[in-house]
Amino acid sequence: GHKSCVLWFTGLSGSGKSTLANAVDQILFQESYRSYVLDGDNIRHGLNRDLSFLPKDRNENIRRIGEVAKLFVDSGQIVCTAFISPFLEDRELVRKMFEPGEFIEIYLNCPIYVCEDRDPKGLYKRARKGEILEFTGVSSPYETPINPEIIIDSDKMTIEQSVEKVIRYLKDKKIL
Ligand code: GGZ
Repeated sequence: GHKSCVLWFTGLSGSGKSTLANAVDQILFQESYRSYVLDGDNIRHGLNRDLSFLPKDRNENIRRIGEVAKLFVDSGQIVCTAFISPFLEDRELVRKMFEPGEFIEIYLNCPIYVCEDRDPKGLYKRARKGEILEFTGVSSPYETPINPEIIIDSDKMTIEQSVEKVIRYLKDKKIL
């Protein structure tokens, strides 16, 4: 058995949240833990398809994701969430939905020029041209976490090193 918790990945678009969340999820599966990934693919296109990227809708996006994450934790799973979640207040609101120690904030610290250089979907380029309004890091703020449980310097660490850092934390805290 294991304790259930939320691994809340936060960071800019292109910082590697989804990649790392999925890599951690895969390791947990291999080690027979029950886990699940919530990301843009299964939330923004479904449950939250009515929400935009205006600040008020981002607040609601994160609030709903927090509630869904809570359902997974109540069902005994480890849930990995991969959303920009740019606002401190929203992340603190979600943290308060959980028991102490259950909400693990993982900050993917990556300079914007690295994210922008990767730009796999060409979104930064479009944002710079003014074709996407309110784009995080370009025309909408990202509020850096103040006291995240884990910091991943995703421009300097490999995926393997990053996964290892997360797993080590979970073992140190006796969650695994
Ligand atoms: C930021 C945007 C925007 C704007 C579309 N700002 O790299 P991606 O494409 O795959 O991930 C980004 C995703 C961000 O959705 P989140 O639900 O994580 O955002 S938040 O937590 O702030 O609500 C990006 C794409 O959606 N995208 N427009 N304006 N990212």
